[in-house]
Amino acid sequence: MIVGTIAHYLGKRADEYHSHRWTVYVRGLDGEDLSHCVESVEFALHPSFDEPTRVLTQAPYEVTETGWGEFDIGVKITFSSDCGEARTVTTTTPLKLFPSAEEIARHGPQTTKKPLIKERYEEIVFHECDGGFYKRMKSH
Ligand code: SLL
Repeated sequence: MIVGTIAHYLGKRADEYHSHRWTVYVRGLDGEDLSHCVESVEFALHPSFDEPTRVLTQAPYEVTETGWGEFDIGVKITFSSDCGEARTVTTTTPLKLFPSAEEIARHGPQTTKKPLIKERYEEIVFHECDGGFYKRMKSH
């Protein structure tokens, strides 16, 4: 699955506390539907946000916010109850809002039209799936 963030600079619509609109997401590779094996995804935002713990029990597993600062977002994925031993995977994903000096040198300054994407592939291997879970995974 893919875990990442996408951020848009708000340009003229920006104010001191809301310079960017961003989304943190967990999704399947190539848009694959995860809902048959994921029970919930919990995102832990920075405590400066209202209700920083956000729980999604159905796709799309994502949260969109506006803000001004970068921080590490906690991500806890809980799999369906029949998926065996490791029912949860906990990780973090860095929210990236601002291009680095090198990125600016290469692509020019940040604009409202070029979103910043930072994502990575996370491989999840199930060892002890019972029959039902395995069949659901295969049939999708
Ligand atoms: C920093 N360590 O100082 C980070 C903290 C926190 C960002 C960044 C809140 C926006 C809102 C927000 O963007 N917090 O409350 O609407 O850079």
